[in-house]
Amino acid sequence: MSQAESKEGLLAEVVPAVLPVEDFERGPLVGILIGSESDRDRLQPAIDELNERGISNELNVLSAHRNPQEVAEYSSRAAVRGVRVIIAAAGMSAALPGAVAANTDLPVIGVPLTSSKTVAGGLDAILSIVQMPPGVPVACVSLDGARNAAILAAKILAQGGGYPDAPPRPQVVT
Ligand code: RP5
Repeated sequence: MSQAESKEGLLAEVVPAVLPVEDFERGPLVGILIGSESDRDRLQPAIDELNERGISNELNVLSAHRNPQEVAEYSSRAAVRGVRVIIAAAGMSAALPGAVAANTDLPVIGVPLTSSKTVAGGLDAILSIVQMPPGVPVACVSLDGARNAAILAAKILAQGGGYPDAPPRPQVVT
């Protein structure tokens, strides 16, 4: 496999090895991606939950199949922008969470969505997210489970005191 074909080669192409920090706009703690404008309403509960908890967030519409390069760029730059968790939501074959996870070491929470073209009641999207091959994990919440995705993101952020309202960690008794 040539360097250009390897994962490292692809990432090097997307993000240069030396990153001028000023090239990156500081991001929020949670990045939300949806595969289509038609998904936006279903993610509103996640935005509401994060806002109620005072957790900064942003939402972008990026499709794994319509904007693959932009998905790779967003995902590979997220950590250096300060993003700590990515919520990726999509319907149908729902490749987006996996495509994101392939380009970042940040935890990725997938939200399977019902859509106008859903088959098997949304099982298409559920299986697409759950059945990630070994080595590229994606968490998966319930169908249209945007609020749960936000709560899970908050719990991840709370580990290590990553956000201001993190509850105190229990004391370890020795
Ligand atoms: C997926 O296909 C999207 O996430 C959406 O849920 C579904 C339908 O997309 P549109 O045809 O409405 O753009 O990519």
